[in-house]
Amino acid sequence: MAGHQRYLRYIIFALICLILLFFISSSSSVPSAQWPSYKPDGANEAETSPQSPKEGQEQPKPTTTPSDNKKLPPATAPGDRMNATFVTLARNSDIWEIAKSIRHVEDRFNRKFNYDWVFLNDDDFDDEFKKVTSALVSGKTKYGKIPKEHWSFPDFIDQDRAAKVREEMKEKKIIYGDSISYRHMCRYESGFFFRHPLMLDYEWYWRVEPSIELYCDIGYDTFKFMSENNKKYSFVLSLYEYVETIPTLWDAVKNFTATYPQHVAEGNSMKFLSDDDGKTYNHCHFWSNFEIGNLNWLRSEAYIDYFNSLDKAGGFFYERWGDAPVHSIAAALMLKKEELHFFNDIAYYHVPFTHCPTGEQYRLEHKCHCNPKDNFDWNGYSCTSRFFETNGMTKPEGYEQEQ
Ligand SMILES: Nc1nc2c(ncn2[C@@H]2O[C@H](COP(=O)(O)OP(=O)(O)OP(=O)(O)O)[C@@H](O)[C@H]2O)c(=O)[nH]1
Ligand SMILES: [Mg+2]
Repeated sequence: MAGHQRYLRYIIFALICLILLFFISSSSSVPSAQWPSYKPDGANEAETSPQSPKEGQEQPKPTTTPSDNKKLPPATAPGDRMNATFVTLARNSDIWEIAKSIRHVEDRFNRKFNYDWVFLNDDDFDDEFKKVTSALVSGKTKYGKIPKEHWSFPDFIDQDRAAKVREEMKEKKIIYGDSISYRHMCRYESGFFFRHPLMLDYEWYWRVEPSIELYCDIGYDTFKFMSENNKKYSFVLSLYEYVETIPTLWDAVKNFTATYPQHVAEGNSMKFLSDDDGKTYNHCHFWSNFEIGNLNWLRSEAYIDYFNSLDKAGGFFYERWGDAPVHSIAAALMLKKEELHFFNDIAYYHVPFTHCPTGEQYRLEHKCHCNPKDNFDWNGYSCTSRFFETNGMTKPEGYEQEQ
């Protein structure tokens, strides 16, 4: 019996040891970090965020960006807006190239002003084009189809003659020389875009093409600038037109000015267009893939008479007149020279030319990312020097180094 009791004591002792061992091993597997740490001041601060600063205590300097405490400017510029819109002529296939352009325009300017954007096409815009562009534009977007009669051969055009010209231009390898659609595009931009029903709501436009770039911040309302300074038409790049595309354009212009002398402005910019007081055209023009301008001027009787007169001459189809010389000649002859504006501060690229503002201080202050060596303004093929001379303007400091 005594032996039996001893065995029972051994078993109970062994059980107690096992239970103790179990508790010791299971408690050491609990991660120590889960237990509240010992705080000598007794405060229960383990529950607050380790980042929250203590009052009166200097905060550690951040070692990564942002490196300074400057606040970002307000997202949207305060104040009223002009009756203005961006306008783009495009095909559905231009979607990703126009997306890039929009991104540049929004980042550098329109995110602060939220102006509308009108898209025009000779076909219906598809859903993808609308979805992507409306997501990128900060203002309202509108999509318009061009009426057939504004994108087709007028009945006074001899189709055989036009076809023969296209063949000849193809042989001569003139750029877009054999293209019908390019001719419709040039004629549409010359005489119709500003009359599209969607454009009738607006007074000012800024034309944007696919694949353009903007290189500097534009911190003010360019439309307001145009209005307050009595400007009607503006440019950033100017150059000489291919002679082969406009052999008889100047004759048609002279025919117009002889028929409608009342539409020619006093104090115009003839000196920009001609070196012999109007006898011949020097082929200088403002590059119209960028334009900020006044739609009411384009819709005026003077401009419509001008367009109709050129259209009847047939050069949009019998030659390959571009909307750039057509707009430029109109602006230079039918506006006072003070109504034209050169936007030195809008840094711009459309293949193959760059306008990068002359003046390092400006470029630094406006976060420009263009290489000043690429600036075309003072190159021999640019007409911008001639514009400065026509207007008695002093060229910006440092222009000699960019020639
Ligand atoms: N809807 C439509 N838009 C066109 C057509 N052809 C050109 N465009 C647009 O008209 C504008 C001028 O055409 P571009 O092809 O850029 O002509 P360009 O600037 O002389 O030549 P690039 O050096 O090719 O840019 C652009 O906004 C084009 O998207 C067309 O057939 N249909
Ligand atoms: Mg283009």
